[in-house]
Amino acid sequence: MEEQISDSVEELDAVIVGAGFAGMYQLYRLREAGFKTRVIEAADDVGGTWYWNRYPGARCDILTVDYSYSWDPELEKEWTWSERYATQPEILRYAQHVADKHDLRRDIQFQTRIKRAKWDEDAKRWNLLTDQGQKIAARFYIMATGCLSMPKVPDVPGADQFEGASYFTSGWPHEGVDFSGKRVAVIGTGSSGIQSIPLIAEDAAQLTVFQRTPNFSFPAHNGPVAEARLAEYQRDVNAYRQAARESLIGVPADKPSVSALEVSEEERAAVYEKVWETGELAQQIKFNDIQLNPEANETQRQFMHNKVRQIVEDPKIADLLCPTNHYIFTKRPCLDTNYYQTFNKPHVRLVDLHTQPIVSITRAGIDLGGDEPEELEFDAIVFATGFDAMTGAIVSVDIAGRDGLALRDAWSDGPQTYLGLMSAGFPNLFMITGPGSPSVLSNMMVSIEQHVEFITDTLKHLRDHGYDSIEPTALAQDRWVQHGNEFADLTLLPTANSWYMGRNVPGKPQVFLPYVGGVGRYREICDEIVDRDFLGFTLD
Ligand code: FAD
Ligand code: N01
Repeated sequence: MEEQISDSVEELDAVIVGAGFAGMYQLYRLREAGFKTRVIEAADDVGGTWYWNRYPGARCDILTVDYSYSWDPELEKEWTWSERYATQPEILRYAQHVADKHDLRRDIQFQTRIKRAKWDEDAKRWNLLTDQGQKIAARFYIMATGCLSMPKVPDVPGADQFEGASYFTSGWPHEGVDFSGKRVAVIGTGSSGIQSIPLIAEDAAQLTVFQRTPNFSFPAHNGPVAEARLAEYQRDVNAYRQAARESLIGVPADKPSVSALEVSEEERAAVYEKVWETGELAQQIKFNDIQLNPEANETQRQFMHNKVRQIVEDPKIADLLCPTNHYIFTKRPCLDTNYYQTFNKPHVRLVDLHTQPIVSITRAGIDLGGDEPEELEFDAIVFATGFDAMTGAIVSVDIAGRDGLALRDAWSDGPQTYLGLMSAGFPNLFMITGPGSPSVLSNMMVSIEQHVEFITDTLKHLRDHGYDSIEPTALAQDRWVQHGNEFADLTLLPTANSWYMGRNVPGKPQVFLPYVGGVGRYREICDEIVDRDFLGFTLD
């Protein structure tokens, strides 16, 4: 049914879509700068990722000391994380605490979705329409819609026929799920699957894991925040945060300077063992050619295979759990707690979808084909099948820019952005951690804060200098896209069937979506562009 469209139009300076960590901070900054701002959020509270992904085992994979806001000095002192990798409820409480502390909710409209956005060239404003039929006109339209917020539609035949319970890790019931005594299927072995499978196995009577591609996973060694790390952070919080901003992935870490092929096998093994024992994503790449040279990469890949074979008792299952079709670190590696150990449990089964593909989900379960067809019955199916990452949430809004240009058409061969912040033909439309920025290759808090500060400073600059609009030039955008692709092509990253490449969504253009240059270098580029009077942008 078409919504009732209101006759009245509300006028605002800025509309932000999304009340995750990006939208919350952007609201704080714009309000502080005196812009009349509203956030529109589909959920009924703040938190974004941490509101939606409530599956068992959901945690961050960047130490929470690092995965936290740096813009509120009081918050740095008053909040203490209970673990190295905090759980989803704790991170959600943190987001809620920030919203309470800064009274953010008074400018957030919940349970509302932006459906349409149309640029009015004469008024130099965006005309927005919500799913409540509400019209809003705003000079600036800021999409804080998240890189991993649009669940992938399950491309499994018969998914809607199943008469048992279906769950998505990306939209888990708030009240939780009791799997005790149940026969449970989990489809997908990315980070969400790998975090949830051990805990679901603890409750379920039977658990069957459907694996298309095994992933590399390191033990998280979760526990109290490491004293040494905490001391380093507390000694000089500002210096610590600055080191994160200047780093490669948004966490203070030494840059590797030695090739994996320059050292002896024994030295390499000792390094990889230490990496395995550290359980920290930011400390996993210790040689400078791991993401560049297949031969170097192979050394760590083999180390990981050996670890899996040491843990998993059945050699055939161990083989299936060893990734062989992609290089390590070409997909985001996972951090787990007892993932491989779970496959030693008698009530847990691994189905390899290459030898037994899913023919269909049925009313009672899942039918498998291949040389050994089977009809399996389940009480519940968990879809840990991932996201239409980086572009999904942006193009799900019907966006029309200058001369009615549809963003979906402009991006039909892949996203076209300048710096991952703006797109030519769409004046005054900003994306926080958009495609073409370091975003998902980094500690997202660092990337979010940098974009929010860039956008805030840009809006103030426009206001102070009497400009109505800003837009990247087509030339600057083309060069940025070219630079991003060429940079990525120097690495092994585009070789994997990853969501970084859009390869997880049938029909999606296959281009490398994030910027591989690192957050420190990227920040320097952005700063230089501003210093050179917004080089590559047209201000009008
Ligand atoms: P989100 O948190 O995704 O928020 C976007 C919001 O926009 C959502 O609430 C959504 O409802 C809303 N929205 C979207 N479209 C519309 C619309 N049209 N109308 C209205 N509302 C809309 N990153 C890390 O750096 N470290 C980690 O450890 C880490 N762990 C993660 C664990 C999980 C399970 C997942 C899924 C992601 C993880 N990430 C991690 C990435 C994470 O998404 C970011 O760190 C961060 O939370 C993103 O914040 P955001 O505000 O940009 O987007
Ligand atoms: O999603 P994914 P995710 N039939 O796309 C499989 C962040 N995150 O939600 O690889 C069968 O990684 C798919 O198989 P394949 C993090 O950045 C972080 O787990 O396409 N299988 C894959 O195994 C992460 O990278 C944490 O062959 C199908 C799985 O489903 C990102 O979010 C926790 C299928 C999807 O894996 C996404 O992670 C969670 C089909 N039709 C998320 N379709 C932390 O630990 C898909 N699959 C912090």
